[in-house]
Amino acid sequence: MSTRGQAVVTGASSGIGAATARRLAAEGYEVVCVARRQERIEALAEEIGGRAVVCDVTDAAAVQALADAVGGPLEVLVNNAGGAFGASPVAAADSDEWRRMYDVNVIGLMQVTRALLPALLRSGTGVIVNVGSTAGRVAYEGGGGYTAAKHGTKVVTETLRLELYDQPIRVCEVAPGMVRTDEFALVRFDGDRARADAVYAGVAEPLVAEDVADAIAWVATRPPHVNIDELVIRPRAQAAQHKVHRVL
Ligand code: 8X3
Repeated sequence: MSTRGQAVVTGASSGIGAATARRLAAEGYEVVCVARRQERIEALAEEIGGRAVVCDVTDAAAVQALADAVGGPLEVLVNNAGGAFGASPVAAADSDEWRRMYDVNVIGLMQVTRALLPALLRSGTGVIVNVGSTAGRVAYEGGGGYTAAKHGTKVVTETLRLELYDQPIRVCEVAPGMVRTDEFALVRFDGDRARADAVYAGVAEPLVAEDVADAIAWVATRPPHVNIDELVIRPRAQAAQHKVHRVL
């Protein structure tokens, strides 16, 4: 039985999203697990006593159906759906990959937020947590399409906070660095396991999804007058984007 009200988590089929759904359920929220992969989110929803809504955040009609299914009021929205596709230098960039990254990391986030804003405002204590990235703070070689999109996530978060400054709603960004999840690097490198594993090679303890879920839950459960604008979280071994302690 939920004591804290509803929470929506997008990209809940794996990684940070799934861990966040579990963690928010443990905190007492009734969690709506949102993703494209029906079987995964249905199993997760059953496990945590929540609900599953199949939705591709880049599809405006599906997002509207999500808002209808959520109804309201809504206490927490975690915009986690996102990802990196490819790591080519600008000189060899694939336009479709860049479009897909902007579509999911920026347009998708905007569409879900726009659709669920009325329900969040209705709760009187709503909080939006956007999952950004340290890639939204720096540039790195081969990262142009992803870093541009994640800078977009950051800036949309800031814009929203300005636009909603007189409303009872908090707008936050949690920006992780190196997190070892089942899919992030594998998706980025199109299933190339060796390239995906190389990202974490020699790093004793990259962050795991539960570390980020912990940060998201902390941000979301601060008192309603406390807005954590942004929270950058990295493993101890990553002092900066390019400064990673590896023992090879
Ligand atoms: C993931 C962080 O370093 O792969 O959002 O860009 S990084």
